[in-house]
Amino acid sequence: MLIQRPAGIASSEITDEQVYLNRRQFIRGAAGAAVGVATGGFALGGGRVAFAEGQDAIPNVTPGPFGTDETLNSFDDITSYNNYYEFGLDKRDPSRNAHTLTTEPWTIKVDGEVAKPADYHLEDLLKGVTLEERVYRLRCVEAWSMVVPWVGFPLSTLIDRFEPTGDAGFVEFTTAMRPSEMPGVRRQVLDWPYVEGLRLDEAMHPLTILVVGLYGKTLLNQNGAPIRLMMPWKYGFKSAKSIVQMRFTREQPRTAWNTSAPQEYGFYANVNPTVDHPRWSQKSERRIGRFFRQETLMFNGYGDQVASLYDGMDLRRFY
Ligand SMILES: Nc1nc2c(c(=O)[nH]1)N[C@H]1C(S)=C(S)[C@@H](COP(=O)(O)O)O[C@H]1N2
Ligand SMILES: [Mo]
Repeated sequence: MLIQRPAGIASSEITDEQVYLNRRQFIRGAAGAAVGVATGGFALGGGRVAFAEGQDAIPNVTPGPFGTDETLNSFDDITSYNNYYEFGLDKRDPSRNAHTLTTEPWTIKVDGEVAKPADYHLEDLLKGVTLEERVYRLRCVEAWSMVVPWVGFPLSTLIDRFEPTGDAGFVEFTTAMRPSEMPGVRRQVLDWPYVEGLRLDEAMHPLTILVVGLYGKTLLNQNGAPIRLMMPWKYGFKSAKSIVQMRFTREQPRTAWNTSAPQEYGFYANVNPTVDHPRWSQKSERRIGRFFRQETLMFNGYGDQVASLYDGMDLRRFY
């Protein structure tokens, strides 16, 4: 127990040392008797990708569904070409600056229309969770793309535990905002903190995952450590990084990009090659590491899984 706590920090936000130490043990020990690093399930074996400072191997990751056999982007591409505006606007800024983010301890506040609101320690949320490798395409609204072997688990497994009430229609995700650790938030580029949202059925969809790693290792800060979203059929900005709060709401939440530029960034933001961004075409994309542009697919190629979520909606209006 902490005897004194710094002013302005709720005791619920403080993790005692025991839990702090357990985080690493959990991630290492996930499903028990883990030996060594990657098994055949990994896209790349442990020895082939160098470990960066602060990374741990995640053992016993099971291959997940919905994979693709497209060529993976390299670990280097995925961890050095990033959007994380809290650390700067240049693609290289997050990999240069994000080491200052403290990710242990980490608490997620769950509130709103749920039977089990609380400040949850991340390690408690991860207990008993089966981590999967999900190889997904990532399509940024800026018309570049990558293929990433994420490690994560369906968001629905957590939502079930929180027991949303019948009035919960949406989930709002708030991400960390720490001026002392994030040089980018000192500038009013967005109305910080970065907030994103999903309709509850989108959040419950089996493709929607919470990500804690990639290439078989815990996330680096530039990719949204310690936990971030990934919805592969939506533009990348929906996949909020470093989540600190999930609020279940009746009304569609305000989101950071939609609020700052509603003509450019929709709430749904499903990948749609027939709806151009006001300033550029969305018909094609530049796969990082490839020379020729390639066609962008409706729902980023995940239409078989997700199109029915939008039955009856005008996808040009609700883009
Ligand atoms: N908190 C936060 N989350 C964020 C962003 C951001 O600036 N801040 N950028 C988004 C955008 S535009 C994209 S394309 C993806 C990029 O994820 P990656 O850097 O892991 O590829 O993160 C998204 N999540
Ligand atoms: Mo993006």
